[in-house]
Amino acid sequence: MGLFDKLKQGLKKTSQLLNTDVRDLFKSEGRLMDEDLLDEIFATLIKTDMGVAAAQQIVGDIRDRFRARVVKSPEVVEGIKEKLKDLMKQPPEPIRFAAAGPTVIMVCGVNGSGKTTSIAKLSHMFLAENRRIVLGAADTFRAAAVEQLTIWAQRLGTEIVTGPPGSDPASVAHRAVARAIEVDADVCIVDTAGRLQTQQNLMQELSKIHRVLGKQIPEAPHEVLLVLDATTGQNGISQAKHFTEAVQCTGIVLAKLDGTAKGGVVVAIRQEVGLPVKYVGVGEKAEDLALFNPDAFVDAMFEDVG
Ligand SMILES: Nc1nc2c(ncn2[C@@H]2O[C@H](COP(=O)(O)OP(=O)(O)O)[C@@H](O)[C@H]2O)c(=O)[nH]1
Ligand SMILES: [Mg+2]
Repeated sequence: MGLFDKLKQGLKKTSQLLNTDVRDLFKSEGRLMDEDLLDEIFATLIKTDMGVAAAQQIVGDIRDRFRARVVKSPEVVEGIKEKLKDLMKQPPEPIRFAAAGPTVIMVCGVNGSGKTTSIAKLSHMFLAENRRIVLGAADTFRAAAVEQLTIWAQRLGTEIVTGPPGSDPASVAHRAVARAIEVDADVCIVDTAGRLQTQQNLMQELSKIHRVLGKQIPEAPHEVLLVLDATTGQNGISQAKHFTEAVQCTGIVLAKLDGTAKGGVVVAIRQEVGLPVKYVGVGEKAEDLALFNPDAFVDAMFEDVG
């Protein structure tokens, strides 16, 4: 499946919601663009979790363009798409690789957000680019977490460094990077235990891992990816703010877009969090990851709408 098809598939719930709701607003002969219609468009947009600010800006734009005219659905949908692309605008932000030596990627987020699965997806992508990978299972909090990453490592054929349950995650991370240097790997990805942005001690543990990695390789970690669960919608915004306070995150991986009709949350993230969305997760398999591109994203979100 091509990338756009994957995205389209992943955003199916969102596009279905938009499709039904937008179509219901218009008659085939068109409808007068008045405040009632604008309110109804606003209500539809809000359902995708894009946030009030974004929905207001889009409706304002539509009002300026079409006020007091009889309009048909396709032209309004085109107007909405254009404004959305504008609101989400960012260049594609793939992983930035180190100039020399292993690129160290630290992955963090709350429990169950999709960290470990996203690591498998990133690994799958790097392997396809012929990069050598070492994984670090620094989620030592639960034995099952180490097992889960180990299974992915076996399936993908990558090396993994683990530690006993309850051991110091920073030490596992340290050993993983040491191993990556030793075998001249291109990428070292460090998994971390899920934590709530409100758990101070655990957030400090995260900064400790960050510090330890920086002592091994001055620029490491080269990327700190925050994995957000798209199905939790607006809650992701507050997570992003807190995680960035504890460790300097470099980008977002938005997982589980396929599980929600609230794909519009990307708009809110782009507007309210000063971090690029790097990748989006659209399924549970290793290949279900797409580089985030606002134009393709909006096109997929409105597939068949109009
Ligand atoms: N549908 C769907 N499920 C996902 C996605 N990413 C992760 N999951 C599932 O979400 C659950 C938690 O994922 P996991 O990677 O273990 O989360 P972690 O606790 O953050 O490491 C698992 O059942 C995954 O299969 C995704 O993009 N789409
Ligand atoms: Mg995990």
